[in-house]
Amino acid sequence: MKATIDKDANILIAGARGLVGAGILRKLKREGFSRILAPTHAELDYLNQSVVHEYFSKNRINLVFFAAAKVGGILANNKFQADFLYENLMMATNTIHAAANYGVDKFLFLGSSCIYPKLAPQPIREDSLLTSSLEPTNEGYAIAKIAGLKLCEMYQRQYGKNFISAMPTNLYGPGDNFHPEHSHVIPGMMRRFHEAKLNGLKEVVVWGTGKPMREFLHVDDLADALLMVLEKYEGAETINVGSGVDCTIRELAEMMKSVTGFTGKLVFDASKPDGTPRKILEISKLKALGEFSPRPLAQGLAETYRWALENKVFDSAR
Ligand code: GFB
Repeated sequence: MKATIDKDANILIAGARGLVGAGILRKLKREGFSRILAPTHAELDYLNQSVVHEYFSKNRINLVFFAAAKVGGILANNKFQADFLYENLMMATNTIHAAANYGVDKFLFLGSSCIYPKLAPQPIREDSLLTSSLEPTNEGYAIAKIAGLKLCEMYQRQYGKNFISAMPTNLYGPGDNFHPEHSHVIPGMMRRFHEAKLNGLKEVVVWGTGKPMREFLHVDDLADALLMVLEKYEGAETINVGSGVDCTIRELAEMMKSVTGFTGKLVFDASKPDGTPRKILEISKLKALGEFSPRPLAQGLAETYRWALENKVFDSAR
C-alpha cells in the first residue's frame, strides 16, 4: 500500500523507542518518509507541559503518531494503577493540547482494547465504549486512554481539528518488553518457556486458568494498519485495529511450546489474575479503509522468538 501522505511532511513519533513507536518508525522509513522526529525520553519528556509546548513551538510538526505510554501486563497495571493513570493522562493531554496550539495537521492517538468494558459483547464494537464497568486490573490505564481519545474527539467537534484515535488489540513483536513480571503475556511466556527449556525443567507455570481468550497483532502489521488509518480515517469515533482472530491462553501456551522447543508440562497458576475473559475487536471500520492481512500468530511468534535470540533479550532481565 503506497501512502498518499506528503513524503517530506514533518512527522513526530511520540514513543519511538517503545514496541509500537519503533514499529511505526520502521514502517515510515520503509515507505520513504524523510522528515521523522523521534525524540528520546531525555530529549522530550511528555510529562512536562512546558517542555512539550516548547518542542512543538520549535518544530513545525505536520503529523503526530502518539505511541508514548506507560504500559505493562496485567500484574504491572494492577500494581501501579496511580502511575498508569497519572502518567498516561499527563502525556496525552500535554501532547494533544500542544498539537492543537501549534497547528498540527493530523494527530493519531493510540490506546488499547482494555478501554472497553470488561464484559462488552464480543467482538467488541467501538460504540460499546463507556457502556459498562472496566476490567479492574487496568482501570487506571484505561481511564487515561479513554480521556485521550475523548479529547481528540472533542478537539475535532469543537475546533475542527483532524485529531483521530485508534485502539489496537494486544500487541507483540520485536522491541517488546520481556521483563519476567511486568511484561505482557507473549514476551513473559516466551522468556519463561525459553528459560525452562535451557534449564531442562519438567514443567512451566502459566498465569491464570488458561481459559481467557486474547487476540494478538504483530506490531509490524499494526504499523501497516496505522499508516492506512492516518491517511484515510477522518471519523471522530475511535477505530479498532485487530487481527480478527483470538485464542485461549492455553492454546497460546501450546503454540509457545512448539515455538521455543520446550517439551515439559504446563502448570496453570490460578492464583494469578485472568483479567478480562475475552477482548476480540470488531474491525469492520478498519476493513472498510482498505486491504489489511496480518500474519498468522504462529508465524509472528516464531519471528519474534528468532529476533529475541538474535538480540540476546533473555540474557538480561529487562
Ligand atoms: O498480556 P496480559 O498481561 O494482559 O495477560 P491483558 C493476558 C492473559 O495472559 C491474562 C495470562 O489472563 C494472564 O493471566 N498470562 C499467562 C500471562 N501467563 C502470563 C505471563 O507470563 N505474563 C502475563 N503478563 N500474562 C493488558 C492490560 O491486559 O492488555 C494493558 O493490562 C493493555 O493495560 C494490554 O491493555 C493490551 O490482555 O490481560
